[in-house]
Amino acid sequence: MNDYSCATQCTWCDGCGDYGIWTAMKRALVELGHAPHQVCLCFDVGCHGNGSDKLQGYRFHGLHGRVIPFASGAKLAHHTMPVIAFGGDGASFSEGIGHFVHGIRSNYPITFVLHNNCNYGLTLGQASSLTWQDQPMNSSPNGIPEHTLNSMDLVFALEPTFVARGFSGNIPQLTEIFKTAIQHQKHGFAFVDVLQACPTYNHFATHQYLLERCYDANVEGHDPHCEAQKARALALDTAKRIATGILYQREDVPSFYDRLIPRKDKKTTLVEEVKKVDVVEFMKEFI
Ligand SMILES: Cc1ncc(C[n+]2csc(CCOP(=O)(O)OP(=O)(O)O)c2C)c(N)n1
Repeated sequence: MNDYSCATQCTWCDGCGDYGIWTAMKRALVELGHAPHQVCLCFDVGCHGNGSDKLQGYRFHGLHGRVIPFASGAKLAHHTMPVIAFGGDGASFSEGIGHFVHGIRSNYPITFVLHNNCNYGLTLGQASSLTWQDQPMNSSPNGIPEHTLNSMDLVFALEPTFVARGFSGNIPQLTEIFKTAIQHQKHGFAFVDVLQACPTYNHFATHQYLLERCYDANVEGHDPHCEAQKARALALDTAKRIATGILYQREDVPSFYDRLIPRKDKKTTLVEEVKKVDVVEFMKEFI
């Protein structure tokens, strides 16, 4: 765990769910035996994105809403390396929703962790498309006029190969979810929706609210290798209790990388192959 630590001071608010997600991810990487120099951690812009300078590892902090494209690019270039992308609900379901849709549809072989605090945290509590309708926020004191986007329904409509849900207040369970989601990369896109506390701006789905409702569906017998419709119904049924754990998983769909015919039977990564290309002759054309 210490290898992942760095001296940069945290700027997250006290009680922020980012701490739990950050701790669970470090634990998952350590328990899987991945050292910081063996992983690529990609961060979107937002409160969660500021985690990029709070831990060690190969880190990439890109533009708001764009984490899936650059994480996928890194993975395609170096397909044996675990690549984890972190994004907020604002980034993923507004600015970057197109990338999110195609990330799942394309089955890019990465793990995507959604820091779902139901608002744009870094820009001081603006409503996102996942903020509850009629909820007063700093940008919309009368509540947003639109209905709240049903994120899990959208995810299942895209025919995912891995869907999980965790809670930032349950670090042991989140660690196990992350481990499975990182291992799923060999099969494709692993989506982990982490319901997280945001004590400063989210006064509706609070830590206490989530604590009282979240339950481990796998402990209660839910098999993630079930029909997609069954997992979808479980994910959407949040009126009284919220199912967490691995909700859906299948390993029989090839990932985007495995479908690339020019990469068939290649043992090397693109990064290794690029290193071997001699560009001297090519560059002479420009002298
Ligand atoms: C393209 C673009 N749009 C808007 C912004 C301004 N901006 C920076 S952080 C942020 C909010 C991020 O919210 P979210 O993605 O939900 O992450 P959180 O801060 O809640 O972790 C916004 C709107 C930006 N930097 N770039």
